[in-house]
Amino acid sequence: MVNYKDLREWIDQAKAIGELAIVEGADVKYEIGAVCQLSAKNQGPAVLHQKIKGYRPNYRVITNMLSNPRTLDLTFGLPVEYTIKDIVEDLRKRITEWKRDAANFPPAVVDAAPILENVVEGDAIDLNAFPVPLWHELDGGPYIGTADSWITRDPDTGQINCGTYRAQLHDATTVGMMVTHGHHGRLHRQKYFDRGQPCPAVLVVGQDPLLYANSASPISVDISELNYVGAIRGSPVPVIQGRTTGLPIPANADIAIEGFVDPVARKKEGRFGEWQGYYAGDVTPQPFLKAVNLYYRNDPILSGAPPAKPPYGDADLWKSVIYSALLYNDLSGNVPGIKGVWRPKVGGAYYLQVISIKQQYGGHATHAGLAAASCTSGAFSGRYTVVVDDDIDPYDLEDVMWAVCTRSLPTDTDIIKKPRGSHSDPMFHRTPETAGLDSTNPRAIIYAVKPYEWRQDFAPVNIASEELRKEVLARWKDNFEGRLKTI
Ligand SMILES: Cc1cc2nc3c(=O)[nH]c(=O)nc-3n(C[C@H](O)[C@H](O)[C@H](O)COP(=O)(O)O)c2cc1C
Ligand SMILES: [Mn+2]
Repeated sequence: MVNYKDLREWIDQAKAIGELAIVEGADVKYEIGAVCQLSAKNQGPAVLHQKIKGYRPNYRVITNMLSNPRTLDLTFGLPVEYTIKDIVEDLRKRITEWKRDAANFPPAVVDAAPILENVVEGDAIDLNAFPVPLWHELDGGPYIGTADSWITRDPDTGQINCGTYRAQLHDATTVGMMVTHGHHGRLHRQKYFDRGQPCPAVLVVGQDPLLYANSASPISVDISELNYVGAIRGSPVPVIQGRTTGLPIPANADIAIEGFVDPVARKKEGRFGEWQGYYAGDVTPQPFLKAVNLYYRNDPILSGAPPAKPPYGDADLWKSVIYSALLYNDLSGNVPGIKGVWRPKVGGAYYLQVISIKQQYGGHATHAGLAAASCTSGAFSGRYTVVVDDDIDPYDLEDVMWAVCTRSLPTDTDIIKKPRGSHSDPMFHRTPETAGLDSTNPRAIIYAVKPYEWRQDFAPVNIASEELRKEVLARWKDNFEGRLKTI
């Protein structure tokens, strides 16, 4: 059960389970980003920066909120001893209920809220007062939004979306809005732009980690993340109504910037080190949010999740786990015999999907592969979908690649030519005419399974049986002084 109401209480609980490191004196220029990379690489604790060089000592930054299984468990209200596999298996079952219940948990509007402790309007707003990191050495500027939630409304249906899209700090009152084509906030924004109207939006940072994780996860377009988080919590998310836009703003979040995104005006955005592990996107003209109101709590905390070459990216671990659970859930309703789903960190949880199935009919592997490559949580920015048999452990990349090497033929690979790709794909050749903003990239489905039609004749696997391995281990393990750790 989730039993923290906001980031503050979450920090107390992370500390209580020994998963919080406090760092003082770091520089927003590169140091906070580099510390984050080290903690992510080591599946380390959450990192709370205070007394940041050159800023008010009580203005803080938190990173690595979900960099290890224990903080991930804490965030989703699961037992903290759960392993990665336990989390995937448990969540994929619960997701069905959360999706179903989301409609019953619209956010609850409250009058008094911690986020109203400080409200600043118009030209009095100074976003430069916040310790906004320059995360990576080749970034084009500081980014206030990495672990953020952009709140937008569909002008036709009123549906509210929360999406995590990067936000460059341009100046005291404006921040960039870099959202990939097809993402829900982008679809909302385009509807306003098509009418020649500014798009009302709120950028939230320092929200509770559960709202962040779900803003950054592929939840279907007809479910509002605020409702979905309410369903996970079992109680509605308290919100205030933005004074100018009326948009819901989480009442217990730390910082919210409310304003409008102009349909025509653009500012140069980028470069930014991205999750694939490259600075592949160009500097491009992008829409931006002009702040009308700034809301923040006393002693504000700015949340950050800078991407980097996996496994140095802040979000690499949790994306693998949560995106796997979502894909597993999407597939379970469509394809029988799914035994496991894993989206490893190496592909930033996007470029490589492994689906393990117990083959039951001719074409079963194709069914699973095509479904994984095109369902809500699997369609965006894929490269390789690999289908393996149920004797292969999808979490073990060596096992998976053994299956690829021995049970697949390159000539049997299916190629999908133009699915939706990421603007920061490093394989997209950018020229002055093609910025890669609406890129598509081909995707391969590799069937690393025993061919269904003659599977009974497939050569037996050359490994001593599990029983025999256990037997010899029990008999002679002492001769190896603890060095035989697995069978
Ligand atoms: C740390 C982090 C940063 C992200 N930054 C961006 C970004 O800058 N632009 C973007 O379009 N998507 C970004 N994403 C991916 C989206 O948040 C994700 O696709 C999400 O599903 C979008 O929400 P939506 O489906 O409601 O549009 C990021 C994800 C994470 C985990
Ligand atoms: Mn959405």
